[in-house]
Amino acid sequence: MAQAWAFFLLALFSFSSYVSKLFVCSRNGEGSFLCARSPQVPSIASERYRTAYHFQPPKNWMNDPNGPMYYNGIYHSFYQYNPHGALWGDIVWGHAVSTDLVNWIILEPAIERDTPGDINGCWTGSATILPGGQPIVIYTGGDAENHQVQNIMLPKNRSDPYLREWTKAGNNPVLQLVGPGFNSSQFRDPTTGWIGPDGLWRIAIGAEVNGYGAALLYKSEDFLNWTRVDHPLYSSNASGMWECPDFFAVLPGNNGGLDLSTVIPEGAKHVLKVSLDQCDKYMIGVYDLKRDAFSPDTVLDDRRLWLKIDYGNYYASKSFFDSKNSRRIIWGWTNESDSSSDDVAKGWAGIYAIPRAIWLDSDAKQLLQWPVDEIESLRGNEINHQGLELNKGDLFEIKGIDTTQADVEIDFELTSTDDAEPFDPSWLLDAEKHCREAGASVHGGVGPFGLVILASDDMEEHTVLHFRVYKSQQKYMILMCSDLRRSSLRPELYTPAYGGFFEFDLEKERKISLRTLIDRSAVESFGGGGRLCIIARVYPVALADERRTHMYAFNNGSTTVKVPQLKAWSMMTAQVNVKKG
Ligand code: DQQ
Repeated sequence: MAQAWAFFLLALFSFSSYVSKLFVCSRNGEGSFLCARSPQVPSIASERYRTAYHFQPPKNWMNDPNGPMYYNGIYHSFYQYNPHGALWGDIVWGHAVSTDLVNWIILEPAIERDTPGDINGCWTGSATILPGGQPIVIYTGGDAENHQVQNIMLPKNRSDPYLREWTKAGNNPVLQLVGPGFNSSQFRDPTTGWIGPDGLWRIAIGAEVNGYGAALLYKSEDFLNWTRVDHPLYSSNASGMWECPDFFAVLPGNNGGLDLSTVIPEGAKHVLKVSLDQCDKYMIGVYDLKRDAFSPDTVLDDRRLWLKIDYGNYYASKSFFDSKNSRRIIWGWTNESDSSSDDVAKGWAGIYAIPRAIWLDSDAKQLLQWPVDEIESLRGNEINHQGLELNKGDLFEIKGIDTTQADVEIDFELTSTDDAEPFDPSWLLDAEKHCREAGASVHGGVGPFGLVILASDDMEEHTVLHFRVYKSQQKYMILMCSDLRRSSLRPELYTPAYGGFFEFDLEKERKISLRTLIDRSAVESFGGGGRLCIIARVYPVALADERRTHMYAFNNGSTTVKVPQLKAWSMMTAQVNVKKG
């Protein structure tokens, strides 16, 4: 059933014809990595790289999700959008609506830069539904002096089901930041509001105070007039500026969401998410109502150890309570990983990750995420395998679906953990380094096993998703990697090996699941039932060339791994780019 691993290894790592063409390229001057210079690659401006079911506007630049909400039967998604081109700039709020979070109607931008409080940009903000069902949005504007200030906008006509037109409050900007230690160019991205026991509204705003990251806390009676509380919701000297804070409540082991503005049940925890270091990090803790402050359960001085919402290309996420299905949904922005000139050539840049349900694990130690069920409506042709066994060196080709647009669910069952190698806690500081050093070709005790996707006929291009199992005192630590180092022969791409570790109770559960949504240039993976998520961007030449790509399950560890269940579907194209008036 399996081809020889030797072939894979050979194809994977004997790039003799390419080695001579390797050169060092860098992205934004940060670090350096090897990338292959291919003599002849088709233009990157290929429709084949546009995603088929990950949201993106028909053209131009998109970044952060803004003000997501469910209102009167419609999901609203706003997004940072440049109406004039494929690079960041001239930012307005793009607007799209949906009834199912899968198919979207793109509307005219909801707000543009046309008042003194936002003449230099309408940046990130959040929506809140006030009692009586009034939606209200608070967002950051760049004013004429390039100070960051906060503005309010409201729908013009609440009986329009799409809330197409929005109007700005007369007293904008409603918030400005002055005072010693504050920096008015580091004051942005207000959260959704919540009500405290005193009946007053609260919001938090990302800031840098005296050089440290902070979520400043504000209170208001009417959501229009705000006063700063003299202490932040939370701050930490472990980092600088916090962008896009998100604050919400979760119940351990309960995947039903909570609305922050209702009474929070006993036993609930709170989560503070902040965006920094090009990723979204979070802390789980307690919101002390008396002190009106958040305290993390564990304070980690080294921010490299902070948990991440996603260990790949994911930033500026924002969550909202979906009252239709009583769940919390989180959306994040996934940037391109090509060059700016590639983006100009393509005429577009930026997608959303699939909206994910997000909840707290029963041990209250980490968040779990899973693509919203609605995405399964796009599943088409299905293939199913049961009872596979992958011995060391086995490579099993998964055929019969569209390997460039697919949803793959696979369970790996360990036949033994005796050969699990010892875990070194220092690896937690740099899991990506560990993914590079312990890649798919490096044979191990338990793992690496996983999937090879978007592989060209000759394997010169391929992306690898894999796990390794390590033994750590009483528990097991699982490494999950999304290794893009051979994902494309195209030059000047950012092709890291993303990765992270999660704890797993292998005594209780011997199966480690992997779900991967492949969507042309997007690869979004969920390991261990949503314990660790990695989204990545890939641009295989074979895809633009309309050549076949292959998908394999593999094992390169000494321990045999069973695959009791493997299901995969071709995914249909969502209606995302249909413009309606
Ligand atoms: N993007 C917005 C800012 C935010 C940043 C500007 C995060 O409001 O801090 O487009 O990506």
